[in-house]
Amino acid sequence: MNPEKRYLFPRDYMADPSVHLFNGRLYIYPSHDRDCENVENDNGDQYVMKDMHVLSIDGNPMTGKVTDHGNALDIADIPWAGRQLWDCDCAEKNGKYYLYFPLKDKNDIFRIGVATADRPEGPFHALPDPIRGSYSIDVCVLHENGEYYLYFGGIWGGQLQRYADNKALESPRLPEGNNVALPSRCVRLSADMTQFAEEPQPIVILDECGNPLKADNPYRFFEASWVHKYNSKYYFSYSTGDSHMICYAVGDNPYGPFTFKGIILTPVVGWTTHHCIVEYDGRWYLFHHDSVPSGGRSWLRSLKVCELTHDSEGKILTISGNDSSE
Ligand code: FUB
Repeated sequence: MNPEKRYLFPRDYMADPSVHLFNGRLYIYPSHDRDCENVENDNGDQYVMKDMHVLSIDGNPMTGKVTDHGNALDIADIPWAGRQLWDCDCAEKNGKYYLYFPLKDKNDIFRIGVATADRPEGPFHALPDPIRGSYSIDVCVLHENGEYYLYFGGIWGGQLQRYADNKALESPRLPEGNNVALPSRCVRLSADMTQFAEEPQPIVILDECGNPLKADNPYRFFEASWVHKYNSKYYFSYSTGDSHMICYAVGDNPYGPFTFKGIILTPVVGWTTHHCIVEYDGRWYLFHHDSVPSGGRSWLRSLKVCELTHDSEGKILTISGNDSSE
């Protein structure tokens, strides 16, 4: 049976949730969607976000009151900003909060910026420059044994195809057919949380025979990396983009490799799908978005939550993205 779902914040359009438990309370770091005059295209020009708000939940995510803490970061205050503030994530270290955000610079190239705050709800103050050597989109941070790992990457409008071995290419190279799909990246952060501590590493997703997923595989990585730990295993989950699923793969350490396991969420209404997975009070929750409330306008998305179940073998039960009983 499909789990009950809840729209978290019907008052506004928000998407791409990253959720963390800070000081016993769940905080949501979403993208803040806006209406746009642009024609919808494969470059994502319709996602014209200019600021972000932090939300928090009083207790249980299925029932707790949701608070909007207001504007926490605005591109007007970011010196290197061009346009399009996309999916953010936040980490806490020694009582300070670090917000990681992809944003196009003045040359229309996505970089990853850092902003800091003394409280999880912000306001966040952006550092004057993006992370050196950063590129592409869709960040998530894993805190593990005192280290912080940043995952990032997204193809098409997310520009990942413009890079190989962490260097910009003269012209984009997007694998097709039987060639190995482009991987997400994982990089350990520096002790001060503001730079990469190493070269980003590719996140390889293997099939059950141990072969990397190919570009024509509908389950291959597209964008929206997230990692959670369950029973000592690392679960790397992601959006398959143009095949519109959230899938997952399991590995033994933060860098993988990860072995493909299955579908977490079938397609939702709207082109994009993007999620995170968080434990609260002994239960697991899937936060994601869809475009039902906006009548299917893909660039105006609404935040949702439902319970997620790992079975006795650690397999995640598939959730339907399009539940007619919603
Ligand atoms: O919100 C803009 C982009 O749409 C995100 O970066 C992708 O993950 C997709 O949700």
